[in-house]
Amino acid sequence: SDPSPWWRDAVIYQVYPRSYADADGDGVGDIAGIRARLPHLADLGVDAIWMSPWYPSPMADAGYDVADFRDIDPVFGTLAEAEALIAESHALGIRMIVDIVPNHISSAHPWFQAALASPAAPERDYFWFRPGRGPDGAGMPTDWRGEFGGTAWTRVDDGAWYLHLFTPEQPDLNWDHPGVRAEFESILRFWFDRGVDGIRIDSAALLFKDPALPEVVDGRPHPFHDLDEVHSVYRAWRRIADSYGGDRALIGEVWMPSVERFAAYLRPDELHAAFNFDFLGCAWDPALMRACVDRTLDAHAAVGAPPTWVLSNHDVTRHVTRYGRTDTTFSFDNNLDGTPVDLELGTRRARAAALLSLSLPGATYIYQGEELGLWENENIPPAEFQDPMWGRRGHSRDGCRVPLPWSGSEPPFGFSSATPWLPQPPEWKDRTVQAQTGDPASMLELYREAIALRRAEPALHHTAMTWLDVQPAVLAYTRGADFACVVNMSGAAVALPGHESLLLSSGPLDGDLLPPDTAVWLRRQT
Ligand code: TEU
Repeated sequence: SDPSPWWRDAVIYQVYPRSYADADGDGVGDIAGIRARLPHLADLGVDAIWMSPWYPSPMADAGYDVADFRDIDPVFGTLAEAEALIAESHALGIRMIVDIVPNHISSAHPWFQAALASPAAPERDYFWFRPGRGPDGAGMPTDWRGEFGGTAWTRVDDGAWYLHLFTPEQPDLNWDHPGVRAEFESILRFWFDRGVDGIRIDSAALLFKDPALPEVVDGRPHPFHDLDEVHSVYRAWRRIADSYGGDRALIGEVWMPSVERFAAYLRPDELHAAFNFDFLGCAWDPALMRACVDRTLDAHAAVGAPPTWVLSNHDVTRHVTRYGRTDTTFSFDNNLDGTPVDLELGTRRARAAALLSLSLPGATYIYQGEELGLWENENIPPAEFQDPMWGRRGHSRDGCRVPLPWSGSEPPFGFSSATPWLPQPPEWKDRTVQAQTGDPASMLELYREAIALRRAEPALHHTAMTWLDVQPAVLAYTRGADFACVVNMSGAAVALPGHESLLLSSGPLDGDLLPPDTAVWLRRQT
């Protein structure tokens, strides 16, 4: 009934707990480190934290292999510390979103261990165990390829095969089993009862599989993506969220090529919001970017959901690096093929992108470190890769997961007293929180100022945006009566007559000329 619930236009900061701050000196971030560094998020002015998984896990996929959804992994701390962090965040006016992974669980989870113990165990039905093909059952039940590449089936000692769309340590759950539904509904209540304000739903469009296990054939319904039954799960979850008073949000990780199928998840009786991977995957190109913004606004308006704006996360190449690639077809996948990167250009564009993503209608997501202008560490020796995707697809997501630089002039930059779990580039000495604080030209001060202005500017809340026609390579739009954002994506300076400049991504203005790869927030004087 509140016409403007928080999740519609929040600034949400993704904390990747392994890499935020390490208090206990083991080289891996932890909850004590997050609590100690909570003032950073208060100073930044974010509305909410999205916490990547912090549950007990063998860490085969950096915690996206969950062994117990109702506890905290000892590497991160304890449940009591998590509760204290939720309370301390709330005291600072920062909401908490936890990450729930319903498609699969860890092979160390008691359900899977029980399923392995005997072919007759009732827990087998929680998973997708199937006989193999061929006379001796040695052939995989299907030729499905996993999400990380590689095969999607692993054989157990008694000869049966089980399905895992990700690594073998992440067996897929059978969502046709009522016990699976009941368990996750109970997990949702467990975290809502602990005061969390929202749930990020991992791989939200997977979950169901066609029990006939057909092969993947173009033009036929996909056997494990986006099956209709998935909507009944989120309708049930929405009823649970709503039963907590109406401001608990469900935010889906819905990778979907079709905007219509994507929007089907965002309904008054399903998810509140979903990540905009269309925007994340868009190249620094004015025509593509404008089309993406239009597609996004149309799709969300059709279902009454708030658009979201996402530039980076823990799965993709950091956008300073992506925007700094000038001679390659754009991709958000990590790219270790030695494509040259112009980090100065990438940083300049990332500064402009910050003003874009923070002034479009809807909610904006910040991935930890983007406020520091961190780039992808593309120089991690392969021997140090931790990401299981490396072995399966030849790409590693580790370069965007490197621990944050807080202070000092050399690694570990105040992150830890030990060697960080992934190496930090020595060049990050200029991108620490300490080095940037108080420097008006820094990325950090740009984010702080932009978020503060956004908070204080009525035009940036619950108003539509209207394009202004400047020229095709300039993205310009108004919010409300006199607020405007102009992003110059052309190669030449653009005249900006009659305005008061509120915030410039890279300064100074050359008279009334806005330089290339620069954005400005302004008050129009007409
Ligand atoms: O990612 C879901 C997903 O579909 C990924 O395969 C994504 O396409 C890929 O990472 C892009 O490079 C989620 C999590 O965000 C990811 O970290 C997990 O590894 C994955 O689920 C399995 O839980």
